[in-house]
Amino acid sequence: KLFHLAQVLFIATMLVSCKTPSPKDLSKENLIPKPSQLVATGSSFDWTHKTKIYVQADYQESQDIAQYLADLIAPATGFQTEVKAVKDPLSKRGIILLTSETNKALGDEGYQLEITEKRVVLEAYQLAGLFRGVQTIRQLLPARIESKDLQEGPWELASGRIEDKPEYGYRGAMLDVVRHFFDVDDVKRFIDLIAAYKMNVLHLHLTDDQGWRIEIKSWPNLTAHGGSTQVDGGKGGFYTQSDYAEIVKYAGARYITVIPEIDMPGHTNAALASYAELNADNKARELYTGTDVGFSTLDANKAITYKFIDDVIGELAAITPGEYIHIGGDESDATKKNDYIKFVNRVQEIVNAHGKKMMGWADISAANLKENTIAQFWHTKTQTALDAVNQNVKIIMSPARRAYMDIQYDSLCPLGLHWAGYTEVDDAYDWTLETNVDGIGKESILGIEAPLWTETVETIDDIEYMVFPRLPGYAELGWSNHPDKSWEEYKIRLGKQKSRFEFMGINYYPSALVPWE
Ligand code: TNX
Repeated sequence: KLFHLAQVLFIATMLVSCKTPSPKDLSKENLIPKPSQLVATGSSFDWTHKTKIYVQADYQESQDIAQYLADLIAPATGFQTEVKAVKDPLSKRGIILLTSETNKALGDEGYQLEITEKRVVLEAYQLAGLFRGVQTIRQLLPARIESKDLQEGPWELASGRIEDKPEYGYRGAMLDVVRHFFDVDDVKRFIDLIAAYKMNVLHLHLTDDQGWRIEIKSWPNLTAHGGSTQVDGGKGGFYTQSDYAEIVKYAGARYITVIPEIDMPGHTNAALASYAELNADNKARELYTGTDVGFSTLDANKAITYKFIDDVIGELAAITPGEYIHIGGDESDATKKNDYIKFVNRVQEIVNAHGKKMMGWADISAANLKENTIAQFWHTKTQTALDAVNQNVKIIMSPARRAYMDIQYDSLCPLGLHWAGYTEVDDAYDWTLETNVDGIGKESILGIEAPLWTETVETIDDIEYMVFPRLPGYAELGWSNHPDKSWEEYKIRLGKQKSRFEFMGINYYPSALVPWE
């Protein structure tokens, strides 16, 4: 009898211990970008169907962020996590999201996360900080949290404390929606992917030789005709102003600023094909579906040119809440140097007159730039960026050889270009913004942007293949500041993102340099 009882007890303990999860260690969690400070305390918080999220009663936006988190975990967990606005969230057990003046030192996007067995307390100074912190909570949950289908729990978060804030205030990605057009849903997917890695800028390249992708009500032929094709002659497309507003809103709910680009005076064939009067010879150009650059230009010496730009920038500024309008300015090989300078100076005035600051590819440093203008460095040659810095203009780092997501990983890569060489996942990560250009130090740099040009990129699957797995590295370069940063350490964390990528349904390039597990 006794022996029997012992046996039953033994089996019972076994069952219980199988259910008892092994202790979680916050310091072993796999976070990208790597947080500034982290202390593990060796236990865990268990998110169950009973867990609620508490926010401050007076902030609608923090309720929206809490609801975003609840929605994010719903498909995999099956939980309908309730969001409750209460007077004193800190008096509750569960997940607590709050902003407070006392967290000022965390800056606009920093956050602090305190996880115990009873509570997950996410605090920030600003709402953007809460949103970034939610992405950390997301990565602390098991990778299968990303699944669209119901998964088995438990849903534990390792306990401890994280204090985290970004090194750079500008961490972006660009999507070229001209060379191939991508619809609103594709852009939303792109936004979700960059948001997961705490990026905060989406630069949309909206116009180029091959197409005009944004409705301008006062110049309707830009989209009616200029938007009707793309590289290799597909049907192209464009965003109505309400589509654009929807993108801006979707990005805004993820604390991502949209920076729209109207590329000029070069890269303007679609406009020149749509309106004869924009051409020096008053003859409309043919639509263009090739991939050459540097052959088109607006006429810097015609009054109608500036009327056109004033209308375009005016309409765009009115639907763009962000402070910047990007005016391109790259590769204007068909524009005479003096005309180019005159043109950029004029356009800078127009952008400012509509209440926005100007951003442009660093080529614009040939003109007289205002100090609140931003130059985006992309070239393999560095002089343009140095000329900008000499005018006290701040720089966004997008060096083609490191940060262009359309550049092939290697010579076998089925997509992409290789004019800037090849950019394997280690090349994409193993550099720093501050040491990239001799003479351009941290004080001149606002941050990083990784552009995706789409001459060879046609579908959302193609986008994902070129963007992943390079993008998490760019996000980390902009966010984290670790003196001991190294590719050897990073690649382990990246390799552990594999199952997360897979549950997120990301079509990533499985680089042989990364120890995928
Ligand atoms: C250069 S980068 C361009 C784009 C091309 C890209 C292809 C820049 C400012 N201009 O027009 O799409 O190379 O990598």
